[in-house]
Amino acid sequence: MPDRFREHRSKLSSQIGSDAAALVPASTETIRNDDVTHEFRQNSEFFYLTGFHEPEAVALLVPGHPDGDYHLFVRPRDRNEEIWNGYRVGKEGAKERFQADQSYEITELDTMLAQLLLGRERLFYRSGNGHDRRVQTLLEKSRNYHKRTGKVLPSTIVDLAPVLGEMRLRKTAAEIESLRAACSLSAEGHREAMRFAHPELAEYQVQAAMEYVWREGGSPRNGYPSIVASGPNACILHYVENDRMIEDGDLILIDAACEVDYFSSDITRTFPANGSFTGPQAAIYEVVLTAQKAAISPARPGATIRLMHETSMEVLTEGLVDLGLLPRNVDDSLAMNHYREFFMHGTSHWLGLDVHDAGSYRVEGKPRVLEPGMAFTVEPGVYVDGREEIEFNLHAYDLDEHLEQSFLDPSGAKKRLEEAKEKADKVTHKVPAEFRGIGVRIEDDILITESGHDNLTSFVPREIDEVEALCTQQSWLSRA
Ligand SMILES: [Mn+2]
Repeated sequence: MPDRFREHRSKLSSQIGSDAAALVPASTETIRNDDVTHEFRQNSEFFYLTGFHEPEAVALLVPGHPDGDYHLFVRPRDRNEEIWNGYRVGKEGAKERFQADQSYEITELDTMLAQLLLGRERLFYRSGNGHDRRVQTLLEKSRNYHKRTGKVLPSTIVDLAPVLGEMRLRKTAAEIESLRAACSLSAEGHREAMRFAHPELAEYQVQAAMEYVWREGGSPRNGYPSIVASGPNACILHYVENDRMIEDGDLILIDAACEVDYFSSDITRTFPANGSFTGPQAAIYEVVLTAQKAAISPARPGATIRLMHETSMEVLTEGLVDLGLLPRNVDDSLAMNHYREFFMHGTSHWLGLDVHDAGSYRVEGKPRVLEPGMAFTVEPGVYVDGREEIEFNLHAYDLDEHLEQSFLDPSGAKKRLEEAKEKADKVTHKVPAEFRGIGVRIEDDILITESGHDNLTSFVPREIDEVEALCTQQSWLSRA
């Protein structure tokens, strides 16, 4: 595995050029309670370039430096610390095991930084990564140093995030192998959850069965906190309490995945606790499934995620109108964004080392054109909460424009939209009782290939009859 990191470093070096350097910090540990820390997981950008797993390190990439491009600052070896808190690689290990050209103890960072950056005009750094003060001090030093000596230290800070984002968007063959492994193992866990779940279990018991499969299969951790949402909890998008008792007749929505080689999958399935969908559950499920399949089908080089979102939005809206959940026809429902009462999130996000992976969705204002090696999710959903009726505003507006304005002026954009809605005519629509409390999301991981796409998570069934069949199979783990 180490080779991929060397490849990433040399690519970044050539991108930033020999008049620049990049400073990339590792994550630090955070307190959970008292003297207990949260489980440590390395910063994805740092890991992408180093493969190094310890906290509090800093990588400095100085292209063309006579002492080598790659300088790694690490925690010192410390017998007492290591007995209590675990092994440290140290300066020697940083070179031997992690291919650093030069290695130092992290305490040497301030001394070495100016020396290593001498003659470099620009420093690539992502602000907010814990070293802002250090970078600020460097800028001040640079100004004075230049005034007194005429020599250059970095005086321009460039955001590293978009540069790495462009790189991370395009997965290499080795990375695709890791992503595939994360997807296959995550899928195994979902399959076991379907077999294992039944009424009168707590949600966290189903979670445990799924995560057991992942740990046993060689994944050290999850890609994000597992969502195991039964019954009405499925309508809470980021529900993570997972402590409700599952009831007969519930749907269970599981959005969860594990990591392999730091790559995360991202899978959602929704299935009946007792093994059979009710009529209304199946009706909503079919709408979501039809939308998901329609959204995935155009995925190929040259297509856009935008196109897939539009497809899922349109197909979902048609289904919602058919089921009597929306007051107007399909065109009005789309123009007035009425579908957002039931589908309030995006259809896709990039997938990789981060579950919501790096990389911009637009290039020069236009939706990014997909290329082989790009990976993303497709995850439409319908969430009908317990409301008996919903008041819809008969007001057409451009959602994209609103979201764009919301970035620049969140309170202003919200206020303008609310005022416009206030003035608009309204229609109160009764939510058919049989659909209340049903939440369904179906999510797969899609890789763009030379000729089209691969669904990396299709091993978890999504057709109703296949889901029901798997739900009735004997669990691997059940004690019953
Ligand atoms: Mn997702």
